[in-house]
Amino acid sequence: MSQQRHRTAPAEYTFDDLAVVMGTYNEADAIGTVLSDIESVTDGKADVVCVDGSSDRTPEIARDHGATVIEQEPQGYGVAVREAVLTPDRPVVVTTDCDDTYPMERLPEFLDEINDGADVVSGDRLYHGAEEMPAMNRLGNELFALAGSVLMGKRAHDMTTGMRAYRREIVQKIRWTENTGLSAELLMRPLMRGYDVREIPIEYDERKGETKLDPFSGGAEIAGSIVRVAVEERLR
Ligand SMILES: Nc1nc2c(ncn2[C@@H]2O[C@H](COP(=O)(O)OP(=O)(O)O)[C@@H](O)[C@H]2O)c(=O)[nH]1
Ligand SMILES: [Mg+2]
Repeated sequence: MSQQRHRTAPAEYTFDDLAVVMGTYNEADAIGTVLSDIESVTDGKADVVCVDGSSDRTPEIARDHGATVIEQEPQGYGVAVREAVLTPDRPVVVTTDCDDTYPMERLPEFLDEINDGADVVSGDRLYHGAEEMPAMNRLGNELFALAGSVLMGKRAHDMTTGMRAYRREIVQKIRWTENTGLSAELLMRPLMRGYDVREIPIEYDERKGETKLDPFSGGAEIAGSIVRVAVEERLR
């Protein structure tokens, strides 16, 4: 699904050029593992940014691991993650959830794809079956991918994954409008503007701690975002 129209000159980025960012909302059960994994995989070189709305020990644990913690009243996934992706000044920005579901050991491959010329690299959880994902979420995500692909006229296999790498210039250039649907928006706008967007299969683990997203109201919000963003991008 890549197009070369906006292709950027290749550069060899290393972990010194990488920021890993996340929204964190009462993730004390998981954040230590996530940040340790990032540290060991990137040799402590990645810059880590947590936009935090917690009332538990999450921000203390994050600071102990050397992360930059930005405090923000909890206002939803997208409000936190938008702030998180716009904060670092490193040229490659990776998003993740802070719930120990995403494979931080795959960070080198995400960076390799960027170095190969990708503008956005998206971790496709559904490729391997996502058996640890709640069945409702899995069905919803399959439907989002099908409907989203039809609306965009371009195939995407997992629209709402939390693990992606972006060239910073792209997240800076585009105006982001969605909250719960931000993850879909972060894939759709670059894809529909002809950037080199690639999906790579990833493993997806069982969540530690409680989900912050209600599957019904959250799912409806995401569906609304997918339709709105697709229409906006087609009319652009
Ligand atoms: N700061 C902040 N983080 C949030 C908020 N809502 C969700 N998050 C974080 O965003 C990530 C995704 O949420 P999660 O509950 O894992 O959603 P799920 O993967 O769809 O179950 C997690 O790291 C949450 O802690 C919020 O309102 N504020
Ligand atoms: Mg999650």
